[in-house]
Amino acid sequence: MSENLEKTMLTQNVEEQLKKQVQEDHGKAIADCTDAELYLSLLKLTKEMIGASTVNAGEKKVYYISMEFLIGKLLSNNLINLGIYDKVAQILKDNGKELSALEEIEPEPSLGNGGLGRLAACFLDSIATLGLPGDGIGLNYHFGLFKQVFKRHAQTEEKNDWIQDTSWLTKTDVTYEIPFGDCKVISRMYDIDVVGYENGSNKLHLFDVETVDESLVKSGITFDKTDIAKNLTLFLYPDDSDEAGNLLRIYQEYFMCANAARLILQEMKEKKYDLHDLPAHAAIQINDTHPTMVIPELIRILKEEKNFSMDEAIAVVSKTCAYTNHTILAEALEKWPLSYLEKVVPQLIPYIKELHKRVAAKYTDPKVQIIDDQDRVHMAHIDIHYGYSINGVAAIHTEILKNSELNAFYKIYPEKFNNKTNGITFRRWLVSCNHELTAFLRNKIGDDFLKDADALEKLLGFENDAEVLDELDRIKMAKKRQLCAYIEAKEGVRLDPSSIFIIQSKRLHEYKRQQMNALYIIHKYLEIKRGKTPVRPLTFLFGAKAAPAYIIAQDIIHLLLCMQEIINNDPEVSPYMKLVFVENYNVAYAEKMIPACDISEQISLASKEASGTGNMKFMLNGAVTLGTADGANVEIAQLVGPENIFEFGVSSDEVIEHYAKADYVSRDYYRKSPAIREAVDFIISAQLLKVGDRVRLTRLRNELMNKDWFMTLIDFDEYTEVKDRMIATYEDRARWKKMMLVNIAKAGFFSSDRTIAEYNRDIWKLC
Ligand code: 26V
Repeated sequence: MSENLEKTMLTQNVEEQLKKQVQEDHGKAIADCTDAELYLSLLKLTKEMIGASTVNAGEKKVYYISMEFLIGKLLSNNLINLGIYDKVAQILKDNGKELSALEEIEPEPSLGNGGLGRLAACFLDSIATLGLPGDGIGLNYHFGLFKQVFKRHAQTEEKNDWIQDTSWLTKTDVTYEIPFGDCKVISRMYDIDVVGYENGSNKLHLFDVETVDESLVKSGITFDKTDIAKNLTLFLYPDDSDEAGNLLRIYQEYFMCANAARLILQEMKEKKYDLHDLPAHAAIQINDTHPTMVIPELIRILKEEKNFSMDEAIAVVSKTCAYTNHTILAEALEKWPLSYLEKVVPQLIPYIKELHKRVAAKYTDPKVQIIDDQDRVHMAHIDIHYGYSINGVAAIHTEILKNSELNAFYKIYPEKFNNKTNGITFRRWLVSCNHELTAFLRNKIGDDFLKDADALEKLLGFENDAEVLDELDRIKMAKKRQLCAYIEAKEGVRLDPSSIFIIQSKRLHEYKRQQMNALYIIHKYLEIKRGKTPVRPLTFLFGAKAAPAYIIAQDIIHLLLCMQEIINNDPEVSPYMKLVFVENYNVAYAEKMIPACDISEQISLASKEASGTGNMKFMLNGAVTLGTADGANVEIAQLVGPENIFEFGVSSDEVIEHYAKADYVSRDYYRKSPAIREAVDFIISAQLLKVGDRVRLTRLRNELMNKDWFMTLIDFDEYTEVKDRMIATYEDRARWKKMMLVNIAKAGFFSSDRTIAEYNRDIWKLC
């Protein structure tokens, strides 16, 4: 039977199968079940259907190793990819139920911090959709990224569990013994099926240890980090750093790499491949430096257990591993003290030293050494010397790597460097989160764009079609109304859907400059107080989590929450502007906010945001970007043209030069600009101090005036000017709708299907 025919039969029987499943699980009919009961049955049925789909196979397979897979909820996406979403929605409707209500019940697996983890999830979707053999390998954290709870205008963190008795995880019988310096643990592999859009499936392998003790977590997210077996996979690491935390992070990384190496070699053995041919059968993509230890671990196993010579082992592994760089921020590039590695993974030390020795014998430049003069091991340097590909994640980012950050390496290995501009899966970020827009597009330009994202350009043919433009506007309004209802229920704030929705949602970091947006909001607030009211009300929305130990980021959240209280409760101001910092921004929240956005804030300091992927999601859903020439914003601008984006700010070259000369003095900008002075001083005004915390607010103002490492003030005046112009342009309704259309039509380039096709063409070469 052909694969397609089989699939059709499978989906035709959905109703019968669902009825049967529900009967079996709960002993009643669909109409008599609770939403929770239906969710469970649908989960089981979906798992079974994916299990019955073809597993993508071939001579060569990619292993995408990542500490983070921010997969988000899976039910709707799996139904879409199986091609039965509409059918299931209809069956439920016929029984008086709503699929959207079931979606709310599913717990979100928050197994990532932000863009890096979400990218890995989009990639898995695209690898499966393109029919490529490729599995993800990561960790099965019991608690994902913390749940953010606001108390007294500040972020607090709570544990965030997601694993239920019945979940997307399937327990396998794959287990390994993983040795550390001071103990050993037994791992177990859990799988989550990844089904492609109308295609076969792959797996996400998540490793765990059975000795994890969830009761270690007492209040918030603090726990005893010393007993490794009890807490190895307890938590996703939220970016912060005390010594015990750093050690635990190394245990986690090695645990992942050791399991990955064993799994890959086991699969080679099962397929009866000669391990000398490993590069012909496996490509290992190292997602940031976190999985770097897979390199020395594979070399160690080949040498100690498979009779390879050191030269042979190094040669084979170097032709198998490829590295993706996701940041140029020095503090985010891993450099582990050798003493930490000696404690956690003594078995790797001779190999790391050997890899270092070989580099040191060839190159004298201290910038390219693996172990530096302070005995720190530079993980990225291992990847670059002993991998066959290094890629950045947007054109400008790759250029910065080649020309400045990694220039010393580029001179040695120019052929290893390549760019792979990030992408997003349209199944989640269009089809699933914006049914209205998807239906309209299908109707207007046909279904092609679902498999060939470039076909979205057909929409350009309607650039001057008033009916199409009005419909896009109506859809935007519908999504804004839906978000208003959700925010009113969740956050208790009533918003006006006919106001302009200005959204900045992403991790909180100074380089992303939420503080610049905050200064603009203060500036607007004061303007309104002086009687200068905007033509149309403005709604400012934020969603962001800050690393618990990142004090300035916490202070920025505090400032915004205080401003929210002041603005929303001021009867003189609130008719003209509102501010909501939504609590616990996650994938599910993003899916609701992004389709409702008019102005997408992508305002990082040029050179600092490697790519950004939120920028692509907003664009695809018809938002217009307000952005700096950073990351993928640069490519968005090239695609839509300068008339369909609002750009501002100093260039990445200027920023890099300021850092090189150390000549940026924020106080000079404070002195020169009355607008800056007024907004910055307001942070410690009597009004703010009445609501907020003096220590936090003073610290934040001092930071901006005396340090401002990410140059907020350098761009503030131009940001204000361009943002005001953008808000005014919104009133030219015809022009704005056209901008929406062009942004949607040009978003095809940012499909992760394109990105993955490029990874395959240039790096993995699977088929
Ligand atoms: C990590 C850390 C850890 C320690 C303190 C500061 C800090 C700051 C940033 C990071 C992020 C490191 C890697 C990362 O998540 N990069 C993001 O990757 C996305 C996918 O390629 C990309 O779109 C984002 O621009 C990039 O920031």
